[in-house]
Amino acid sequence: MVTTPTQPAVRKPSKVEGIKERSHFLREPLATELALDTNHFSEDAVQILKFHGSYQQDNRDNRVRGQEKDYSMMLRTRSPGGFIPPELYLTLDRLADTYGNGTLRATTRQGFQLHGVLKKNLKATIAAIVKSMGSTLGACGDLNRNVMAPPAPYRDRPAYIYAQDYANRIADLLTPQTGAYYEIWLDGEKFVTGEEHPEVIAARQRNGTGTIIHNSEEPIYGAHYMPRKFKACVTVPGDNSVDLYSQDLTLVVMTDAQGALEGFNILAGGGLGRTHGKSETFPRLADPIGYVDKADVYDAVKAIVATQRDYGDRSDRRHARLKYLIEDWGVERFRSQAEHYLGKPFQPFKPLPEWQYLDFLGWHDQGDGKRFLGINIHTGRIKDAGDFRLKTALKQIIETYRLPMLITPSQNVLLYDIDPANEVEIQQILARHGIRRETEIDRLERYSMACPALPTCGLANAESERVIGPILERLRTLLVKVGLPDESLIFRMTGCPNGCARPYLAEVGLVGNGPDQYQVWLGAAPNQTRLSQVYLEKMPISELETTFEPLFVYFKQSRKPAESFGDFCDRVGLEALHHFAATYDPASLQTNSTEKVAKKDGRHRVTIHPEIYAQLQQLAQTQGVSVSQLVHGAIANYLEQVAQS
Ligand code: SRM
Ligand code: SF4
Repeated sequence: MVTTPTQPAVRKPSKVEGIKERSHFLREPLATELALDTNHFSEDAVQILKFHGSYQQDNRDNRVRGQEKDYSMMLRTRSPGGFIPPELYLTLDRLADTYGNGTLRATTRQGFQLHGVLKKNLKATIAAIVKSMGSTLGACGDLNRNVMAPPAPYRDRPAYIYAQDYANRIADLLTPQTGAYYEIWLDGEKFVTGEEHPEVIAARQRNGTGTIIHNSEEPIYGAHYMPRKFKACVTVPGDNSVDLYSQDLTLVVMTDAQGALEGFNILAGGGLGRTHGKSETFPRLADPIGYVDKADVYDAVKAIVATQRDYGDRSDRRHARLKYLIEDWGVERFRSQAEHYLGKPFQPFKPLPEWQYLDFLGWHDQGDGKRFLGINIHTGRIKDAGDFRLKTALKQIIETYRLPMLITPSQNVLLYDIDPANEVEIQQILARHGIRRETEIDRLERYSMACPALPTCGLANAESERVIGPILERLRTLLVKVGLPDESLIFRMTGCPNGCARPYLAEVGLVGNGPDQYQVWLGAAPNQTRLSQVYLEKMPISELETTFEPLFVYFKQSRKPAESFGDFCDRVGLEALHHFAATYDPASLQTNSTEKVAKKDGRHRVTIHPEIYAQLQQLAQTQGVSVSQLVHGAIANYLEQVAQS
């Protein structure tokens, strides 16, 4: 029988292990402190609060030495596969105004965050979420986090339906069983947010191979929960919208030729968090572990969870994620320990097609006569600002048409089950509120992500969300300058090395390394199957152009046809990139981009107003031609008309 986690006793467990143990299954000191008339929680209560889906933060813009911090709480939803029913969305929208900072934020793991909730309003906020069929339980803390799945609601592609369904089932299987959540936030009243599948209920209790802790309020976790956060996703062969290699555990739905579910390929050991200057911390891609038939999937998940629960490092939280256990042990030993808990060997991993990065923006058929619409949200922040009133637009659409929503892993949202008769009107509401179609957005922005960083994140050492807009504009200007006006790449930035916007899987990743300074990561695959590498340790943001101009020029000169920037950087390697940058003469660009290019290719430059250029880009995309082809054709037509008149 497995007892409460059995990390080898040689090393002292971390402080958080003691806090969890004393919490009486996530109750104290949180419950007691919540009742006090204070504006913040103690350090111990903060650790327990996380398991309930909330972080204590302070507005870092308002910090004054010697004065008390400006405390508030961030709340995060647990929404497997990103599913948000209309009632819940409308509640969150209202709570953001009543108790939060007036914004909602779609996260990189398909949840919503509310920022700025005062301690005194926390209970009312969480209770309102639960009463609207939502939950925050387990959105943060040392346990299984929000389970991700491709957000596309295709009704005629069974694998997508299974992925969403099993994301829910795995989320349910690994949901904490403690009564603490309902006791603290709902005075003991239990709200059922959805029926659990009978297979999940049976699997939670099934022991056989030591995955269960008997007579515990938490049969899967025990009193110490996991050594650290644990992240899982379920996806479909070929669909890497979920960044599957960055997850502790990935299930890939495997179906037969008729689309019936057969089983799951399993990967494990991905993770991105690291610490600057500590080479023993690093991002890591998940490894293939094996295949299981569908009947074994719950036991396989429990086996992997139990292996990490019982052997993960509980003394050093920087070394506690599953990725370090697998790195230290090697895949073979990990697989064999997991097989011990599973009670049988994993079957060989099945072949898979190539992975694709998908964001599902724009209008699509669902396959059942209904439509879905993917809406781009800059950095995931839903707000009203000037002419851009996304918050009001979404509220109006959801109130009017009662549409369910799926949050995507790229900080966007999809509205679905849309009657085609309402498509025009919905598009008009969005346009009236300044929301651009996906074809009107610069692709640099469309494929970018930024974490919140300052002022809410206590771990940020540089800006991210608040500065990504101007940075993308500067990169676009630079691409135009070097003669790559139509080029795009996957860009992600974070305010610290924890990697919340998954920058190590972006073709260009900027990672905060001090105020206004960023580590530069280059070379990830555009489909997120290869990690980037560190190109520069510290780039002052003022040097963005001088850093990237040589790289883009080199790319333009030496890329293979259709090669992406990430693939190019990976192919030539960091040494060649540094060498080119060191010997690069900026004056050469002037010659190259104007006279020389003009002489060589017979090409000439014309300056176009940015708004006209954006319209041209949009039209070119719709027509499937390049901007140059479009402009050439339009001007030729115009000249012909002038000549005839
Ligand atoms: Fe994260 C901690 C925000 C996805 C790795 N993350 C934090 C905290 C809670 C800061 C803190 O501990 O005080 C951030 C709150 C900021 C704020 O003001 O809201 C924070 N993480 C986020 C979100 C909101 C970023 C976003 O732009 O959407 C994402 C919430 C996802 C969700 O709904 O659950 C978010 N965080 C991620 C991801 C990406 C993912 O999961 O796909 C990662 C990298 C993947 C991974 O975990 O390996 C990530 N966050 C971290 C880490 C580093 C973990 C590690 O293994 O070292 C921390 C720090 C920690 O845990 O000690 C962290
Ligand atoms: Fe905060 Fe760092 Fe995560 Fe950004 S990456 S939200 S700065 S913890």
